Formats: sequence, C-alpha cells, structure tokens
Amino acid sequence: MNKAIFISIGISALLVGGMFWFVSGNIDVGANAAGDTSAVSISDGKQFIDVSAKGGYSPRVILAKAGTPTILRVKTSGTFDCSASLVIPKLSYQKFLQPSGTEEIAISAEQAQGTMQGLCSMGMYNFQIKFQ
Ligand SMILES: [Cu+2]
Repeated sequence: MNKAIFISIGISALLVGGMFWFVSGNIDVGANAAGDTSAVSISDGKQFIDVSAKGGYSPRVILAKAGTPTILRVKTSGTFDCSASLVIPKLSYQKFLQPSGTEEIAISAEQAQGTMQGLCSMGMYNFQIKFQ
C-alpha cells in the first residue's frame, strides 16, 4: 500500500517535471528566436544593450557584436517580481536590483563572445545575448 503511494507520487513528480521542462523549452524557442537587434546601440566605440526586467526580461534574445566593450543596461520599473534578482553566470554577476532604476553591467571585449545568458535567481525567467 505505502509502496504503491510512493510509486504514484514518484510518477506524478516525473510527469510534472517533464511537462515543466517541455513548456520552458518551448518558450525559449519564441517568436524572436532569431534575435533582436533593436536593443543594441553603439556609441564612442562602446556597445550598449538595453534590457528591461519586469515579469521576465525583454528582449528575450539579443544579437550583439562580439569582441566589443559592452555596457548592459538593465532597466527596472516597479519591478517587484523575481526578475529583479538577476544572475549572469558568465560574469559571476548576482545582484538584487532596485525596484526602479537602471543597472549598468560592464562586459569586456574578451567577455563579449558566444552566448551569454542572464536569468532570475530561480531560473524561471531568462534572456540571451548572442555575440556574433
Ligand atoms: Cu524567478
């Protein structure tokens, strides 16, 4: 009896976990999977990338220039959800952002390579910068 309950709980957990994995995988391949360039601007040899954080991150996928000193500007505006708790693993960056304001994060030319991911500390929301 107890064993049967244990097994059914295990199967349910697998199903729910698998579904979550499937859904989040599908969200990643969103409409703008090719990448957004409108958030990127270059001024005085520096690249600026603007991302807004509120109920997730926007744009979700950004195309930027590789090997260029970059300032990532993360804008919060009445952001009280967990997207204010930002983690960028490649930069060893982790910070709880102010509910409203702009956080400037420096990315060196050497760091501006490949795909850089930013995510909330729970890993629920994320965005990607593809340096090309
Ligand atoms: Cu989260």
